[in-house]
Amino acid sequence: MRVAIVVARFNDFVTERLLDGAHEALTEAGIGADDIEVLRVPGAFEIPLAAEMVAASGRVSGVVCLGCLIKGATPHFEFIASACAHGIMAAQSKTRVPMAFGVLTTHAAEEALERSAPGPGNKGREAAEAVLEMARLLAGRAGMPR
Ligand code: DLZ
Repeated sequence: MRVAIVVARFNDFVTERLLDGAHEALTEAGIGADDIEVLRVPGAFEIPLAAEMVAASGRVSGVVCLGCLIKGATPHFEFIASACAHGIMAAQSKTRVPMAFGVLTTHAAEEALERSAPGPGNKGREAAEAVLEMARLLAGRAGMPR
């Protein structure tokens, strides 16, 4: 299985920790480094387009989307969060490649750090696990890759 991770650079003190968590989950599932494609984008707003394009390429069975929006520091928090969530849902519906919403939407940096801490509660890890589960569920079904 080959999986893409689309990760936003904005708030990278959090998103790099989400990326580590996602990498760990994929590695534990037996996916080698050569089968993990990482795409870095500027911010959460740009995640859906990159996710859609890599999914449409046919190269991957799933896309893990990672980002971090912090309400206190982002005046147009609701707009970006909504565009990102709806964009990812539209991208997975259009491409029929499963995608996970590993985008933190928190009130403060402390909360984001808590949710990206190493370990089982890391939201990047949880997003990767969700993608793996969906990719396995859909594999071999009508219209699905592999
Ligand atoms: C502009 C912006 C702001 C203020 N806050 C965030 C954020 O908290 N998290 C995030 O991922 N991105 C943020 N961005 C950047 C936007 O997502 C986007 O990259 C820019 O508006 C350029 O389109």
